[in-house]
Order: sequence, then structure tokens, then C-alpha cells
Amino acid sequence: MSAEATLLLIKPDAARARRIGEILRRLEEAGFKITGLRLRHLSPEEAGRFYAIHEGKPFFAGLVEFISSGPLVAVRLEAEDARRRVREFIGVTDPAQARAGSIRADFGTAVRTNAVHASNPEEDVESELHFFFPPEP
Ligand code: 3AN
Repeated sequence: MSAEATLLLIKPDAARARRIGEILRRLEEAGFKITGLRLRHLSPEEAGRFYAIHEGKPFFAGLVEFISSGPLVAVRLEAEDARRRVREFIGVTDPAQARAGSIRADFGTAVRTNAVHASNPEEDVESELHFFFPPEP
């Protein structure tokens, strides 16, 4: 299988807690290649567009408010089977249930403030990547 690309976000909670460097280090150590990196502070409108798939869910407004509450770091990662592997690497949504040693277990504090996002391979990974890393014209 050849290398594939996926998107990871270091969310505002982890950025505020100064975990950016540690999370990037762990990703590199695990064999992911960083091929794009951007620090962004999303507006609520942008955050709503990024998470449009969750519109209408009870946690949507809180999610948008949180994601736009401070700077986040968008990371483009490449590796073989990266989309599946990075989800495994970060752990499940709820940090309390996440595998010991995973990013969410170590740096997440609640279901909302769970330190990182990684594109869901079942959803539109390309459009999530393009949201932060638009293709060159
Ligand atoms: P994942 O990021 O593990 O794929 P999703 O796609 O179900 O999880 O949810 C997207 C984000 O929405 C989560 N990372 C989390 O921050 C937030 N979220 C999901 N479920 C809840 C919930 N019940 N309460 C608060 N926030 C939630």
C-alpha cells in the first residue's frame, strides 16, 4: 500500500496546555510524516463549516464554541494506512475510555476537550484536508 494523507487537529485545549510539541513528537516517533502544518484561530462560522456533519446534534453549539475558543494546529500527515492508523493512535472520543498511552488518554480531559481530532476514514477526508490545506492552483 502506498502512503496516504490524513488530517489531524491539535485542538485549543491541548494548544492552551502547551502540548503541541509533545503531540507532534509522538506522531513523528510513531512513523507519521508531517507534510503540512498551520496554526489557525477559527471563527465560529469557520468552525461550524468544518464540523457541518454534526449540525443539529445536541453538542454542536458547544463544539463550535470550543473549537473557535483559541488557536489550533492543523497537521497534514502521511504514512501507509495513515487514516486508520492515526485514529488508533489517538484513541476513542472519550479520553476516559481511550487506550492507555494514546493521545486522548494522556492529554484529553473530557469528551469535548479531547485534545485532538483526526479525520474519520468513513467521511470526506479530502475535504477536511482542503479546509486547512487548499490545493495549490
Ligand atoms: P471523533 O472525533 O472521535 O471522530 P465524533 O466525530 O463523533 O468523534 O465527534 C466530533 C467531536 O465532537 C469530538 N471530537 C468531540 O470533541 C465532540 N463530541 C462528540 N460527542 C460529544 C458529546 N456527546 N458531547 C460533547 N462533545 C462531543
